[in-house]
Amino acid sequence: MTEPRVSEEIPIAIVGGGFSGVGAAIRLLAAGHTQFVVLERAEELGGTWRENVYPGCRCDVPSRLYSYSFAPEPGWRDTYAAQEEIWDYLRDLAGRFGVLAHVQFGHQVLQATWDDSTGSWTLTTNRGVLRCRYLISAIGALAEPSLPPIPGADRFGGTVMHSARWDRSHRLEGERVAVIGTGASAVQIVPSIQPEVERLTVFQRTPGWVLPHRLRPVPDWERRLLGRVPPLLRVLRTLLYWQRELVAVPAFTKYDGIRAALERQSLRHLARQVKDAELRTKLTPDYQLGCKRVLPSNDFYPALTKDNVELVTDRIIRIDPEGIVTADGRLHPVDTIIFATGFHVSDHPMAERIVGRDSHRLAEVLRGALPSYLGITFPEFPNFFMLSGPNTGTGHTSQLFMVECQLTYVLDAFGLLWELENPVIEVLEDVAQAHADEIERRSRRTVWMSGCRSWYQNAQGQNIAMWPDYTFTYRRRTRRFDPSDYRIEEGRPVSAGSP
Ligand code: N01
Repeated sequence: MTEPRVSEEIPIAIVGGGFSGVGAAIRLLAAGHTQFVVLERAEELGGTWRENVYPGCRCDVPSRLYSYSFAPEPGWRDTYAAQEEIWDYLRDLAGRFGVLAHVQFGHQVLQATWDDSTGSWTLTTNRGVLRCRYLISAIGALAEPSLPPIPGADRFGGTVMHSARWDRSHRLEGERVAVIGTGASAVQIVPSIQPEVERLTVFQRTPGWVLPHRLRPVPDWERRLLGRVPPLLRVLRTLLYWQRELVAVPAFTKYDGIRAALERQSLRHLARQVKDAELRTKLTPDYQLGCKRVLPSNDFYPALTKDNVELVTDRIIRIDPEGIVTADGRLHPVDTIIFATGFHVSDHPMAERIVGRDSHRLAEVLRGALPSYLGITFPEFPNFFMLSGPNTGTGHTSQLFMVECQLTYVLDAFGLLWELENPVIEVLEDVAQAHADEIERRSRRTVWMSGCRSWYQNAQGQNIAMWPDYTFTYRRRTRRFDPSDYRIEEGRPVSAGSP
């Protein structure tokens, strides 16, 4: 157990010990920076891969892409890795690269406030107060479960779980279970629990686009070969990257023809797997493929056709002590309700608690009231860098690619800042505004703005999550930190240590 640290001062604080926080720590160490801390609220590293332990959880991006480029992994057991394997990979990285010595476990940051008089951030944690000169947010976009405010939910007599707060000690065997939602989490949960439960009722508000899954075990010989011939792994990874980039990005951002072909493939998949015409109609999306996350699955549709499963599309109006009531007046009696209802993304609670200059809150960026530059820096937030920030999401490729781009940028910035005397840097408002305008303009013609509602948008209907272009263009833009994009002040009092 880590000792509480109170009133400490440290040059760099990283908030969050998931993939991006661990990646930031590794890159800092590689560049020779040792004066930093990773504040992790839990007692283990892992972020989303520690939290999501629901049955069937695995990454829907190919495992060969879902690793850091500086730590390629030849040993993935499946073409799409399961949660435990990814979590192991991440913890192994932290051990191998010496990150653990820098982690303060059980430290939840409750508030981060910029102090102009000292040129530093004050972090209030559950264990005391800490000051840092540079703050790196690695809080993760999909970290705070969202539970829809359904009337009566607090009166339910059975068990309630969110997909990202799974209780492994609770046995579903022989129970009547409800799954609310049919997004990426639900399509993995439903087929995994269907064989063991007595009755499964799946509540669908909007059907997703489901594509055939290329999940298969990787044979031992293939893993051994990739381990022995690292360039082969690099070539396969590069081919996968380009294949996904050149099909998915045009489909989502430019060319209707590619998207229409994918829609036809999805409808054929549905027709092959679901023979019942009424069920097929319920499962047929009426919006453009890609507007919500595309769901790769070979077992979701078949699970819905089983005798113990019902797909309910009537609106949920309330929850009674015995079960869920839908708009047609029907009570669906259940023992356990699983909310696979997603996360607070554009309303991430932490964004209200990161407070920059003049009381500006990060939430204003997510609402579109303040611009973001490359999703990394923001006017009114000096000496602050965000990982997996606004408009840096990708649905088709590995998010770690984007995080690595951000880390290259941040480390390049630090290379310059370390030469200066106690600098305070802030992105220029007009630079950030021009970037935000470009994102808005490019987003307009993307599939994410084509009419459906998804977590990619904020309450104002703006694309706040996705990068609306090829990811290699993001890499090009983040390759160098350009100081002319920033106001850089020197000579502030040394308040939080020197690097
Ligand atoms: O959440 P979601 P998720 N009544 O927001 C429904 C990543 N991820 O946890 O579409 C009824 O996508 C909602 O309906 P609708 C991935 O980036 C990755 O599944 O809003 N239903 C929807 O069906 C993903 O995109 C992986 O009409 C309600 C569902 O709940 C992101 O996490 C695995 C409702 C929420 O879907 C989030 O996925 C899992 C209500 N009141 C997740 N409120 C892998 O790579 C919401 N819904 C493995």
